[in-house]
Amino acid sequence: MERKRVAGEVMKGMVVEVTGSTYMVVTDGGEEFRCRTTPGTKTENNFSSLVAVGDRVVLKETETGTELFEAVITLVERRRSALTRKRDLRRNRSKEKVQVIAANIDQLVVVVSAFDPPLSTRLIDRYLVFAESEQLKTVIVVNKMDLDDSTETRELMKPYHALNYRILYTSAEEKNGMKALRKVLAGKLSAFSGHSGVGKSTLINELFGSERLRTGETNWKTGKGLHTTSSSIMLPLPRGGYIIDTPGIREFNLSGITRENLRFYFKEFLLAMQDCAYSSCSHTVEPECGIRKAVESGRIDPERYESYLAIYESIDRDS
Ligand SMILES: Nc1nc2c(ncn2[C@@H]2O[C@H](COP(=O)(O)OP(=O)(O)OP(=O)(O)O)[C@@H](O)[C@H]2O)c(=O)[nH]1
Ligand SMILES: [Mg+2]
Ligand SMILES: [Zn+2]
Repeated sequence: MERKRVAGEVMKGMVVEVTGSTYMVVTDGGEEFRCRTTPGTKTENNFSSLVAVGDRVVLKETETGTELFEAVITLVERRRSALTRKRDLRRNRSKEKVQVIAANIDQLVVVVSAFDPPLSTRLIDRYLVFAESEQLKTVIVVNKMDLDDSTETRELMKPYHALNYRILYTSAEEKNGMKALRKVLAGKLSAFSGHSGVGKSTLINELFGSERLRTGETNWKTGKGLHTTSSSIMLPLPRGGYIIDTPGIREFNLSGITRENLRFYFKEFLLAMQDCAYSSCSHTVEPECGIRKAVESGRIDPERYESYLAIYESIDRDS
């Protein structure tokens, strides 16, 4: 259904794809526009990336037929959240140190697998620390459950259930747990992340089901689809909501996490910390440490504490 285009019309929408300096925007009315910015484009953010996928923008339609772009972005609205990564300054001449991968993300979906590659709670903890530091909601998806014929995986996940993290068990291969996953994603902007080989692409393909081909052909006018390697495309889910495939944790901007604030991102530490003799206790070697006592008495999971120590050690002393 083609609406008659009206030059100068002002609309609101969301950026669903960024390719160089071309922005695809889906308006609240459901139409797609190929947009550009102008030197007059205003922003309510003080981030260096002017426009990122997930941004809410105001756009103004241009004269039809006169140029490649169908609208210009006049305003980028304030972001509720920003998932960022560090730029490789050696390869990029831009002065911007941090690049926004996606704006206004509702939740981080951390995908791990039961086996092949084996479940790593160290890795889960890294993601959780990152998500807590960014105040992002998290969903942990444990995929390849068809490879687990014991209770081993669920045993390993017990501490996360106790901490009230949202956990879904799936098998993309056997199409198990997909209904619950769809429900968690419906109507939200979700960023998928996880180690290579855990099954992210397989899960995403499965989510699109019969819509997959349509998505593969893609509506976005650049002609890119589901199998794009671009990290800056939001895929519209058949039942509302969007997902974005993001880089792995190593590429996220972890500069906000320091040895000093790490303790606040293990949520079960907060109470036990009050029993530390020193207010600046690092919970590594100090006597009278509330955290270590809680580990000894079983109130804090020893594996979680080991993760704390490992991340603590991996953070530069001076950062
Ligand atoms: N047994 C089993 N294998 C699966 C499942 N999901 C995916 N796989 C297989 O695992 C392998 C990796 O899956 P991908 O979907 O490519 O993994 P990915 O997370 O997208 O990996 P990257 O793109 O490298 O980050 C493929 O051979 C899949 O067929 C599952 O639920 N069970
Ligand atoms: Mg993949
Ligand atoms: Zn302590």
